[in-house]
Amino acid sequence: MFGPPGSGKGTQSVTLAEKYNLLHLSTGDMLRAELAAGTELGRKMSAIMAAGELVPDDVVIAMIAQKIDSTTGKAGFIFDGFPRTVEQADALQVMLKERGMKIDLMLVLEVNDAELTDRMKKRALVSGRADDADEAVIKNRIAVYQAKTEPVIEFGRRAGVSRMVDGVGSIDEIFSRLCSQVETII
Ligand code: B4P
Repeated sequence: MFGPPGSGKGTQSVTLAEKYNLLHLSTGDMLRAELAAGTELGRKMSAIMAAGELVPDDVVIAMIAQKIDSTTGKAGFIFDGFPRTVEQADALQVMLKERGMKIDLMLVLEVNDAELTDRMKKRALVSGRADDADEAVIKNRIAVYQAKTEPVIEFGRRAGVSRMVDGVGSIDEIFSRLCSQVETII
């Protein structure tokens, strides 16, 4: 599941994972869990996340590998917020190849910047997330997405797995757009 910050990746991944018996792997959730548990990793990553920057590639790659290797009984995985750099995408491909797996579909949610900012400011009222509370940080997250993450779409395009999906509308409408794409490959 791919898209800019606040595009609904987390919102939609949870329900898609339930419907298709997939394990939902959100690197953002995993990092926030480290922060909440006050682990050494969490303490190291907290300033980076609060500024809206990306944490180092090796940190997230190790977290994902550990989850893939410890999961059983699922039809597959839904990666939410990963890969976020071309280096992470390269590492993911190697990781999957070594395990006889592949990427079947890359769903790209398209949402304009004004709507993204509006959603994250609304979420700040309930999430307590430092990276949602400050408009300058939101702007930085969108800029980091455009500079470092958007190039990963090309990766999916070359592999023939990317599908652009309109991410504006009600949560249910977007869910059914995403399901129509999933149904084309199962
Ligand atoms: P993430 O947790 O991935 O945060 P996000 O991009 O803000 O979330 P998402 O797009 O999932 O938004 P959501 O569905 O919740 O990352 C946070 C930070 O962690 C990063 O900035 C970075 O520092 C670090 N990080 C994570 N992964 C990394 C990686 N791989 N490499 C390096 N660093 C990494 O939706 C947002 C809001 O919109 C919600 O409030 C939701 O209710 C609302 N919403 C959803 N759909 C809507 C709709 N259709 N209409 C109206 N509102 C909607």
